[in-house]
Amino acid sequence: MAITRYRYDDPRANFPSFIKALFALKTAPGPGDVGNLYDWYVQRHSYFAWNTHAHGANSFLPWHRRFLMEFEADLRTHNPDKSVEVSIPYWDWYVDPMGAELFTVDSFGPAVEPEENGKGFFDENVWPINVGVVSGRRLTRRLNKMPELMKRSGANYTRYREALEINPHDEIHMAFKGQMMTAASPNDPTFWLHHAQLDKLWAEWQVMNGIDNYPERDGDNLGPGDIMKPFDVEVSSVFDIRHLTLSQPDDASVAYAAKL
Ligand SMILES: [Cu+2]
Repeated sequence: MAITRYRYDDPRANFPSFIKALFALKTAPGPGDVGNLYDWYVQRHSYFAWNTHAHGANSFLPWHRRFLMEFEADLRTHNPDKSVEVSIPYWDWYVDPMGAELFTVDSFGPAVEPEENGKGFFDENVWPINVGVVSGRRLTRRLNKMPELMKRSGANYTRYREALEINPHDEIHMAFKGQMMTAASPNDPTFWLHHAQLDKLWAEWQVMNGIDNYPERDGDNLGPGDIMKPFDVEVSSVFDIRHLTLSQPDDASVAYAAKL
């Protein structure tokens, strides 16, 4: 299974089909006591946010790579447009910091004006917030100003990961406020586009600095051979996005296409 991810405004991203697939997950039955499959992902992220080294540790990037892969596999399984391939689009906030064609009333809904949140695709009648409810069931964003985003480089993985996680990753989550700044951040589908961009940056960094450029275990930082919870795969299993093992015997590869 070869998956290509595109910029959200690239026609090849099949953005309308991606949206339909999101809604298919939001109505598909979820495991356990979770109402639907989409919310199961929200709950998983929320639950495992701070007790599995998913954040604030070196496995931040591998953990989210695996999380996106599993979510994307479910998107593809439940995609109602069987003739169209869907993948997680990315939002390149370096070149498109305000998501000009994303945060509109005809798409994800505005990011800036609180009173208009909930307009766009994710009206609370069709996209209620069920996990990590703080105040109300409506998706909210208050992105008053996009932070100044740092470009990250350097061949030392630990320093690169730390810097990338703080700014741009954390800074963008915080700037959105609303659900995006909570552990239940996947409630806002912006999460997937944000993390696809981060994963793309890591993939590009790996090409320059080594696919296996990842430090050994150190305290709370998992090493390449350690098991990532809740996925039960080794950290190193996601190093090479061209050769990923999703579930035996189905191998997957992920590629990022540049904008046409
Ligand atoms: Cu996260």
